[in-house]
Amino acid sequence: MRLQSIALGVGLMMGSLLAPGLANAQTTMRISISVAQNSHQGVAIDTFAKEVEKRTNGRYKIQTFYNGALGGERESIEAVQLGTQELAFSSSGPVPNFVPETKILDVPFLFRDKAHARAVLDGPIGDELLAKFDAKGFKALAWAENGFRHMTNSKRDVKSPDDLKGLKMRTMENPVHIAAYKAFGIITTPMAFPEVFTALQQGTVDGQENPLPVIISAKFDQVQKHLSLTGHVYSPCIFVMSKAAFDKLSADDKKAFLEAAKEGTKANRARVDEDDAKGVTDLRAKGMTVIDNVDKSKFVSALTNVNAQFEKDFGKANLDRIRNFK
Ligand code: EAX
Repeated sequence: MRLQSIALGVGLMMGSLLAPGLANAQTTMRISISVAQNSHQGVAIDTFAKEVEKRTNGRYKIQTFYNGALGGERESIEAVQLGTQELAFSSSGPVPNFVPETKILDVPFLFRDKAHARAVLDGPIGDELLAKFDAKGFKALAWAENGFRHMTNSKRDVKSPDDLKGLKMRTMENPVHIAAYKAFGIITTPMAFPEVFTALQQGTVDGQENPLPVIISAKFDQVQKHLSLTGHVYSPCIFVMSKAAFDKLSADDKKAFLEAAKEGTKANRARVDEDDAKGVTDLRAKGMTVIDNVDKSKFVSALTNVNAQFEKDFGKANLDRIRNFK
């Protein structure tokens, strides 16, 4: 009896000691990227991690993983959907496999420039697309970016689509890209990003396409000689979170995560601008031949048929809404 009440007393004491401890407990979550830390994506997730910790007074800690350490982009999005990984930052590449409505953003020559793309993503169209993730087990926190994609290869200078005929190029696992690049005459080889450097080095593929920030951070200049500033498609990125993990947050913490992602996007875009500004000079200095006077109208014409198909698939009105967004 006596022992029992002592045990009870100790139990209660421990409970009251533990309670404030629990309130201060730290929850650790993971976020990953497929490229290096020293990049426009690294700065995005590092800023996000710092801002979440700051805005939640350290109650949430975000562990950051780089270089596909937790898998490629598709795998990381899959893990977030399953809830085995809380967060991922990814290009839009594999996203249509999970949220088909996002496909429209990957249509070539849809955006005039970065300012246009950023305005669309930050406005009602971007918000509507973010909301589409909810039904698929995600909370999409914010759009960010890779930038405009350009082509590199080990064989020849590419000035017009004729130069692409028969080139074997790695593409993202994105159906819109694959359809368009086939129309350019490229032999498309979809592949996860962490495998690309080796594939280029070993000649499994002749080329690849990515924005300057990715080409630089992945050191593709070491395995590719020719760069053409085709700017053929804008490449969005996104912060995605497991919906279950997001729903568990308090209202204030939800706000903190959303704001932290916005800060991540700001840092990300600033770094893309920086890399775009100095990228060509850097890559020339590293030995790449850079074609900076590509005739874009030829690339646009090569897509006439495939664009007709995109208009059928996505609706001309929806494409025009993006094209004409101010
Ligand atoms: O997100 O797979 C790709 O080419 C992406 O652009 C790259 O992983 C950066």
